[in-house]
Amino acid sequence: MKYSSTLLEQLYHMMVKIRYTEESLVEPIMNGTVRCPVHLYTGQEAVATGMCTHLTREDYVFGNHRSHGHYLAKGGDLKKMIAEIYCRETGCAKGRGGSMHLISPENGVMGIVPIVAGTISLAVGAAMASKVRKDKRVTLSFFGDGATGEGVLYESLNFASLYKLPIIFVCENNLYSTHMTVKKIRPPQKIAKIASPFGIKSFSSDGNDVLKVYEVSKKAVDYCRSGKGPVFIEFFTYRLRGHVGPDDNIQGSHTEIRPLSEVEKWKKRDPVLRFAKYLISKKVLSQNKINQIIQEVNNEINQAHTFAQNSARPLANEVLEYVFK
Ligand SMILES: Cc1ncc(C[n+]2csc(CCOP(=O)(O)OP(=O)(O)O)c2C)c(N)n1
Repeated sequence: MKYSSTLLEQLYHMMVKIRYTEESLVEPIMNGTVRCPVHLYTGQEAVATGMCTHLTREDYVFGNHRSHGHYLAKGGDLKKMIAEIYCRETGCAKGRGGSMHLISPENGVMGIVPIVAGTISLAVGAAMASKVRKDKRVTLSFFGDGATGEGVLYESLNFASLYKLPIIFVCENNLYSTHMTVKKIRPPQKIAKIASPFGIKSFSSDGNDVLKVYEVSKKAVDYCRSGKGPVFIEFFTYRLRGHVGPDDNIQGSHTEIRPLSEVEKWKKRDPVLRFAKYLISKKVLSQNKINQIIQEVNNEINQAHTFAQNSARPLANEVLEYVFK
């Protein structure tokens, strides 16, 4: 596939935006300024970036507890996201939800919920609505390998296949569910295979190579948008930070969850650094341009933190406002 330099820069810019936003949260988490649980997406940026590039603003995205990247890649507002993580009134969920309850309906981000597999059936509902309305929208349902142990995924695959719904099931297989390896919770076969008994088209791909994600995502979105039915994609990737917070720290004591050699191996496949090297080798971007992009992104992030910190917290007696009764 041929890529314009504008597209390549756009992909790089989005991955940098996600990565540096995640990393900017480490310090506030460590010093207690950010109090809600935060699941960092560091290491998985290529999946959200490559997948969302083919979507229009009207298409829908549903996520899980590790969804800052999905929200940003789909056009969610950075300031509103950071304010939400600081639990401020100016946040995208009015500060009532925190990191795991992001929403931006104006950009098609319809729900990000921490219940494992909790939004998959909601995504199927949105895809059903699109089918009924014939609005040509595509829905993306992002979930982790942990969700493959939940029955609702299989019911959703069945229903989506029966009604040929325009939905893409995107499994980000980062090899762990909290602190359990995927090997301990599943028979040793590709997750993508779970879609075949339902007659659903599926792909497996390297999730740390943004161009591979971009290519497979193009095929999936085209297939889905043309009314052929659902698609299932498994991306192999790795989170470079802990399950929740910067490191794997269980109840205050650092335990060895993942072999250091494994983490080091995956660091070599860091999607952001890997893509930067590629762009420099192809002379698409110079090191100066890369530094400039990082600088601009960091300025935007710093402004978002200042905005959040200067915003008011919800008042205790207003905490139930916006709750559906
Ligand atoms: C129904 C349900 N069971 C258990 C949990 C606790 N929990 C939160 S995240 C998580 C693991 C999720 O793993 P995975 O889906 O692979 O996503 P990852 O964290 O690896 O990105 C679990 C078990 C939950 N939130 N919801």
